[in-house]
Amino acid sequence: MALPEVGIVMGSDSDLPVMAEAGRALERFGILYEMTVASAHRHPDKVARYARGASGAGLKVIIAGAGGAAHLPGVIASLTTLPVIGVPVATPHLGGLDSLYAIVQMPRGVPVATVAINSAYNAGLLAVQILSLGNKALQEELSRYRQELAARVEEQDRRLRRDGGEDGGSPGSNPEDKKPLR
Ligand code: C2R
Repeated sequence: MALPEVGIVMGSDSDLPVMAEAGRALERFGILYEMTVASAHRHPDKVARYARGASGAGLKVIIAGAGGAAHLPGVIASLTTLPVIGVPVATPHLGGLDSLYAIVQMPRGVPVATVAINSAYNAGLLAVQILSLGNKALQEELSRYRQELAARVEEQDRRLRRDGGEDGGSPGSNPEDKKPLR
């Protein structure tokens, strides 16, 4: 049985609505992943076990999301040499800037590749790009994905030119435009 190549870790199950997007990106490219709740603050032993065992378990990339005093991605990065992608999860009081700063400001020597606040989908894509380094088929699939993105932009532009203007509503008023580019 094939083993998961990407580990998605989150500080709490309250992060799941955000972190599930990382899984969607991986599924889009047929990458197997596993999901884990572990907290550097609430259960440091579990985080240490997970991070130390990740490489041996066959994982190649770890995506770690947390909110607030978001030390989870950095602590995991300190315990493994696998690439760690951090997802700052938005918080009710500080909007996720707290999470962003906590994750992105790593000391020299222990990097965490940080995506934008709540951008777990991009974290999934970045993981796919890392995995594609030794995988031509995945590289080609990524190229196709980029072509789809470009086609969506062209489609939006065509619609804007067709419907935009005085009687056509404002750009972006079409519900199609609210769909995320995937
Ligand atoms: P609860 O909803 O469980 O109270 O968690 C979680 O990632 C979550 O966004 C609130 C927030 O606390 C975060 N948390 C961390 C860590 N553990 C949990 N930032 C950690 O170890 O970094």
